[in-house]
Amino acid sequence: MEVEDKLNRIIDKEGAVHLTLLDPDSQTPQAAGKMAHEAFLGGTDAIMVGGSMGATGSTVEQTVLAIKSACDLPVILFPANAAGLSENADAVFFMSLMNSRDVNYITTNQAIGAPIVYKHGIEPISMAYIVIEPGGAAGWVGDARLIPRNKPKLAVAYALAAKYLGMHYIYLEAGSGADRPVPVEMVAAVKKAVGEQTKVIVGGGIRDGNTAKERVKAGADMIVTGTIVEQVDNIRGKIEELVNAIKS
Ligand code: 1GP
Repeated sequence: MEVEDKLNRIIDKEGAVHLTLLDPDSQTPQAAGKMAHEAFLGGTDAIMVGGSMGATGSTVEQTVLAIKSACDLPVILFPANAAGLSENADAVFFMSLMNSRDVNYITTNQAIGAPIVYKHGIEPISMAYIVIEPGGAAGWVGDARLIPRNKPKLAVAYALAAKYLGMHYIYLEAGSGADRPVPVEMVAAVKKAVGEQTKVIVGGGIRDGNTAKERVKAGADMIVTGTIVEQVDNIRGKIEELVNAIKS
């Protein structure tokens, strides 16, 4: 529970957590290490490693190792399937794509991956993954029945189901690079329903401090940004903007 406890303590103390997502398929491991170091200097709380396609095997392994030698932050795997696991990561978001039509993304990959997580002592952090319109590659790969943006009740229903199944974190995902992030009304409705104990993560299409802040004000406990880090020259400055906006 080390990484999960750490994240929860940051939420208690600072109001919210910022997570930087690096896709091992988007750059070399060395470049990922440098980006993680810059994000660390900017004040991000942990690095997530994963991606919908191509983030498997040695690509993930080398990226995790490069990040770990570049900074002291926890590295949390964010795998699309069991092939996205790496024994050197500190933790894994052990997740089920709640609104998938495909059993592979609900329980089969979890069954394939669980013995690997067990064998290597990777900390599993129980998480429900709920994909909202537009959904991006995550929605397509995971065959998600996308939650319409104007139907917060449907997101609430899945979030409550996840809570009652014992999941600790709920991730509302609009898809990497989404042109519209998860609506604040949906974040607020989900947080109100699941309560303090169950943490709400929001990601997809968040590119600036204000957009992140609005979602934290609505009830998000953690904000994930990925694409923007790949697009800006000043990674440290961009992360500082996001972190300063969401921390109380
Ligand atoms: C994707 O929610 C994450 O899984 C991050 O999205 O790349 O749009 O920041 P972005």
